[in-house]
Amino acid sequence: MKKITLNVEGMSCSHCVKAVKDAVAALDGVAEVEVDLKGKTATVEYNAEEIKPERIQEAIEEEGYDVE
Ligand SMILES: [Cu+2]
Repeated sequence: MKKITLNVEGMSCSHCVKAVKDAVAALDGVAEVEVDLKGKTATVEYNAEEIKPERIQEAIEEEGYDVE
């Protein structure tokens, strides 16, 4: 398992947190996702053999948030 922390811009409320969380959790290869609204981060534990971090970033961007 690998762990990355992504900086997510544009989250303003608990709905945003849930949208990001659900989008990432739905990906194959993701074991766990924690989203911090105030810290503007998403910490994701994933299986590097199943998913690339770029795909995780993409899923967040597809929800309408920016990843830096
Ligand atoms: Cu929101």
